[in-house]
Amino acid sequence: MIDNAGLDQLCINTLRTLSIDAVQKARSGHPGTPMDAAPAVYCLWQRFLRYDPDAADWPNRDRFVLSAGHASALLYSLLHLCGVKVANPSCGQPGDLAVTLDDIKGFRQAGSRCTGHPEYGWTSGVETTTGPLGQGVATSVGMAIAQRWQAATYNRPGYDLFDHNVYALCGDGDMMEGISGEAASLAGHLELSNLCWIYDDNHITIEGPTRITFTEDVAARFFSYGWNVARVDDANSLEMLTRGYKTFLDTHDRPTLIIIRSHIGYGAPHKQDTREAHGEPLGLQEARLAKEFYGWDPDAKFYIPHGVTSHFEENLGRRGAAAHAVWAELFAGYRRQYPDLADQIDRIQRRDLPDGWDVGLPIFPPDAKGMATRDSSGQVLNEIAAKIPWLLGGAADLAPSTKTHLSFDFAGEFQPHGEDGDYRGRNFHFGIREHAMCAIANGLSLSKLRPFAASFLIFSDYCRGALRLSAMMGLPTVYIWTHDSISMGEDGPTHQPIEQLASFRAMPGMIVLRPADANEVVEAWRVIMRVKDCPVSLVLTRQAVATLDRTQYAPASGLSHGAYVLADAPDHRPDVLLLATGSEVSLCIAAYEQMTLEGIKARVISMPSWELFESQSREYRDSVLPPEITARVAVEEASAFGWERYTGFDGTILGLHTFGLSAPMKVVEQHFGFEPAHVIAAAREQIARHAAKQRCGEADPTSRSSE
Ligand SMILES: Cc1ncc(C[n+]2csc(CCOP(=O)(O)OP(=O)(O)O)c2C)c(N)n1
Ligand SMILES: [Mg+2]
Repeated sequence: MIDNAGLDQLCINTLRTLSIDAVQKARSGHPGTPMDAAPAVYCLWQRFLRYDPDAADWPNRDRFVLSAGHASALLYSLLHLCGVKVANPSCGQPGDLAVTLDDIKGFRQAGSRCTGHPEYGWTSGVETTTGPLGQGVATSVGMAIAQRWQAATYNRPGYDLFDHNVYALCGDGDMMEGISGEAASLAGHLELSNLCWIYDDNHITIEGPTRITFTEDVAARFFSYGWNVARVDDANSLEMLTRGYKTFLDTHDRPTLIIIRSHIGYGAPHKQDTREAHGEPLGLQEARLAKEFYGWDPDAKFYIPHGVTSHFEENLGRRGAAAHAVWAELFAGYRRQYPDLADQIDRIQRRDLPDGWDVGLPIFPPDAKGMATRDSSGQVLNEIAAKIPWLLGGAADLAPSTKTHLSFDFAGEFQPHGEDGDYRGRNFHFGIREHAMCAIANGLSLSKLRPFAASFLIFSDYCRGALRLSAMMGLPTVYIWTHDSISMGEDGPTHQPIEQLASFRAMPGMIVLRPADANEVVEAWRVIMRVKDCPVSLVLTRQAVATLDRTQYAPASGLSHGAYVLADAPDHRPDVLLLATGSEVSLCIAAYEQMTLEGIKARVISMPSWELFESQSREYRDSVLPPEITARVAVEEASAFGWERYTGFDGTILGLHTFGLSAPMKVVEQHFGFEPAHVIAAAREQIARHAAKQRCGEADPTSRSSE
């Protein structure tokens, strides 16, 4: 009869050997980290994690984030052995095993739930997509913030509905990445005592030992961030690991970093071999030796000894199911006593909105002087946020400039305690930490809250890693980018965005919206709030733009189609199409009015979103951009890159090919030709060129349609 200690060891070694076999069969992946980190993860899941394998989407589950995404085989082995079930139809048949043994055998192969790196929305139990080092830990801060906010907002005496913890396993790479420093600094400031990072301190990365790259005192660094730091000197000691986790649970005023000294590979110092296990399969011979070392039959593959899954069931499984059942009871009582709050919690989980959330949104009167779209957006955001309690967020120290501060009475500031605010606050102060801000927004979004994050468009470059993951995960995070063009003026080329719009448009799964005036801003927010499965970048001006007279021009509701005919030739048979987004729409309208006086037939197309436009029917697209009208001018104060798709190669693109200019707005605009006269000249030239072509009977194959 095997005792509990023996069973623990058997389970740990099963995690290890499954990982070895998965990587070996795939001939790719990282077996070393699963081998050394298996005890830490085992101890956490078996002895502490409150997680019901039958309900991987239970809102109050403890979160486990594998920030060291390259160690994915460890997570898959764990999900399989724990019997975690599919919770979401995007991850398979609900109720089936989230990860089957066949999935593990198909590690890194098409169709398997065991992708190279963990992918949220593809594998139940994967809390967030990881792989780009540093993202997981930063995202975990967002999850911890979400728990604090939900607890402060929804818990009531006797009803601790939200009291879960957030754990993240990370390695040297995560510790080196700047984003983890940003996130840890903020987590320390916010005193997130529900957050625990588990640092697999194995002193090695791909190029070799960390003594060649990473010699700082990590513990001292985290102490200075305001974290508690615990050390586990023997990665294989369940006793020491247990003490480490207890230290975390006993710490109530700060996050905890547990530094676990480990040795990559077998998990035994004397077996360490730099050749072994780093970023590549062990090889047949080494895999056999490892298995012998663990007391395994060296020829057994994907072997799960008797008693292993039941041991997980009796510990993690039983504890999780009981906690979940107690919670369900609690929530039933809560629902009786606080039906409105319970309804909010339900809607949050479904990503639904309160009824009537968009009733009474402002209609902005025509105004030639107009207002900056950042200003109209600030107004609309405040109106909407007042009605959607879980719409929350902030900026990277630029709330006053991005107009993203929620200023209604009950909005509040998110701070640990004291006169500056508390955890109920909906205004977040991310500090000048753009990259972490966006990863944190992802964490909030993964907890089903509706976050927004704001900065200047230019600094979206500092957010790229997290933005890409928002899009990949299909999270409805809202990004608000202001100071959206060279018209921001005096700050010059370092602050003038050029290629950012094109780069967003190149990113799969990101909707970009660059509204032309205050009423398009209202429509943009209507679209944004209905989106459930992808991030949106809302791109706004610093400078005032005219509020168009919608009795004269088409209604702003056309925005929802991505592009619409704003102004047209009287007979709807224009000679030239003017395409523009954002602030350049007014410029085209000015050119259009002048051309109309001169008898030139033009059409102005406001095109706030390429992505929304491309999701329209062919018929609609052709009605906006008739294929036979090939005289086309696109106007956008940004990189010209990509506009050929709508102008054809013979069209004219008034865009930018340099980094802008440090000068007042008017001078910058003149310098680069963003003036009505220049647009008119380009339009005339287009009309003449295409008329000449038509006379010659020459077809232009590149400007056929709006595809
Ligand atoms: C941002 C980023 N840069 C580089 C990589 C490639 N990469 C994958 S694993 C790894 C080494 C990680 O070392 P460490 O975090 O110490 O993990 P260990 O190998 O010790 O498990 C690197 C550089 C990555 N995944 N993400
Ligand atoms: Mg390492």
